[in-house]
Amino acid sequence: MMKRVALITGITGQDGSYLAEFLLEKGYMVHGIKRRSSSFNTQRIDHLYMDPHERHVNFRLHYGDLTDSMNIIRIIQEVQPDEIYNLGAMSHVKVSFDSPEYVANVDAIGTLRILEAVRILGLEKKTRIYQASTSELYGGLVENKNKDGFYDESSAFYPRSPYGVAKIYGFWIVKNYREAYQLYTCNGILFNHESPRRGETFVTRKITMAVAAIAMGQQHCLYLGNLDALRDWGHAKDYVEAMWLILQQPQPDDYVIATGKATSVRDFVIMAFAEIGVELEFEGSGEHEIGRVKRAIDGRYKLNIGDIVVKVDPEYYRPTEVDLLIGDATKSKTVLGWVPKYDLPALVKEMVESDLTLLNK
Ligand code: NDP
Ligand code: GDR
Repeated sequence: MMKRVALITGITGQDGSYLAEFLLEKGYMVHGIKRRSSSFNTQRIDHLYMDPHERHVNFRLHYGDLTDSMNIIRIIQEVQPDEIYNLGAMSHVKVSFDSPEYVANVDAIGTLRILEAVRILGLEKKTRIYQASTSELYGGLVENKNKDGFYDESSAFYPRSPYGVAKIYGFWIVKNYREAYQLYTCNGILFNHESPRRGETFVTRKITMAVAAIAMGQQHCLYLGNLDALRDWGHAKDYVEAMWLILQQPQPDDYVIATGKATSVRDFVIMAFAEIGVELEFEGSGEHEIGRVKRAIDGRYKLNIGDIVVKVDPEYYRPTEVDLLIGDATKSKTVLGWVPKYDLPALVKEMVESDLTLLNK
């Protein structure tokens, strides 16, 4: 049997690394596109590296960039993929307000470049394409939820950031190429998913890293933006399995992937501190809100009752915020048979433990 061949853009990112592991486990030949960088950017996938001189290689990296059409065409021509997972993106919502043109080029036009490359190379019948769409498309508006108060595949979009607006182009161009040229293209509309490999400037990882550093006496206080924001947080490992399932269906389609539970940033902070035996209490509101140590349960770490360990810094507020995202993944459960294995307490525990281990090293 010929090995199936997958090409992953964004392989050096959180999802790309888990997806590469998942596909290798399934026996795929995995190719990834990595950007040239002045410092190493392959930490998440270094353990997958195989020396081509020493064994049969089923994992290969290619230098490339979603802003470079010729490079994308050349890599796809060389790899002849059965499946492309387009995960590459400037994925930070707040940063997208600072670099709106760049995010449009990578996240919107980058998606078009992949689709056109597949057409130019005549791979329409061979290559299936997964697009990393996002719950940011919904923008957290109350009016566009379904009758049960969740966002699903039929909810209207109202993006609230240059990132969301760029991703909405990606969503629709993927759908349009499916309808116009009969390409097998799918959108996974994924709600937030996290892991110990989450980028350090996303809120969950920022929190778990700070909790570890505060426990070790290396940091005194964690500064955050909007503590009231509510997110539907899952585990990235569960979500990459959904990506694969989406491309295995007889017909291409779009799917919401979510846990169906929303938690505030504040509650995530409380859960993370609880992992080091610290109970927090919050007082004040808005930019004056603070979190203090109420109880240090087992005294493992040197934190005193009353210490202020969380403060709000309005610097982290966004020009337009998405207040609440919560997804209804009924279609994915029914059609794909997708069920997440992790819940939020298990995710928080894994992230805090991993950051404590990292700091101990
Ligand atoms: P990360 O930010 O961890 O990874 C993004 C990846 O894209 C990195 O490998 C990055 O490379 C690469 N990349 C950035 N710019 C370019 C470019 N110009 N050309 C080629 N590659 C580029 O994101 P995640 O793994 O968390 O997310 C994966 C995808 O899923 C993204 O498209 C994101 O927008 C989307 N998404 C994520 C969700 C989440 O909660 N994690 C939810 C919904 C959608 P480098 O390492 O060099 O920076
Ligand atoms: P998000 O993730 O914007 O949902 O996008 P992020 O973790 O950045 O923010 C979540 C919520 O937390 C609030 N917040 C803070 N956020 C950050 N980064 N830093 C802070 O200090 C802070 N304080 C409060 C934010 O305002 C926000 O409401 C992620 C990305 O992975 C996208 O690529 C993806 O599409 C969506 O999830 C679904």
